[in-house]
Amino acid sequence: MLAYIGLGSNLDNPRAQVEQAFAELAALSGCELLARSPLYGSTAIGPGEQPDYVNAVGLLKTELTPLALLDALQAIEQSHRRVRLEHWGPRTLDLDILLLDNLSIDSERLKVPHPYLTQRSFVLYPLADIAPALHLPDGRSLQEVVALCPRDGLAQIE
Ligand code: A4P
Ligand code: MG
Repeated sequence: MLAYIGLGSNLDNPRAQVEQAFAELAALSGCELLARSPLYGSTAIGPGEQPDYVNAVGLLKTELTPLALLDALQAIEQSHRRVRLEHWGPRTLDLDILLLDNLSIDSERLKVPHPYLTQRSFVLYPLADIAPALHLPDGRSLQEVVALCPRDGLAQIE
């Protein structure tokens, strides 16, 4: 199965958090990291004043089931959270499953495609960097969806 993973961080050296997370994804058993996008800086979407995010997207080839993959990603998030708890800060790493092959999943723990996939420039642009010819399970091309989504302050940082 091919899995596109969205990575995001806006605390505790976000760039290092995302780099570390890529290394942890690459080291997951039953998984191979086939591609990673450049890192992007993005304006935080959400309540209150927040620092900018660093976002990126990775492509994993995995033998895990969808829920086992979610478990593995949450374990990685948890390990970053542990560092955060020592500093009494909020969470530092978000790993989202964006797409799994051409599957549509709508269960309590897992929704694929990720519900906000098509609205978020910080997901769509890095996704298009590594998968320009991709089509979504609903048949739309990624390029078509990207064209409808303004960059909104998104900027490549490397
Ligand atoms: N879950 C369901 N579907 C999925 C999926 N496809 N991938 C469930 C991952 N998890 C999925 O997630 C809450 C629950 O979603 C999980 O337990 C899982 O069973 P979470 O990551 O613990 O909570 P969250 O991140 O606070 O909520 P949510 O709804 O996942 O938020 P998002 O959509 O991840 O947004 N602004 C910028 N610029 N860049 C960002 O990366 N990220 C967020 C978080 C907000 N604003 C941002 C960014
Ligand atoms: Mg999330």
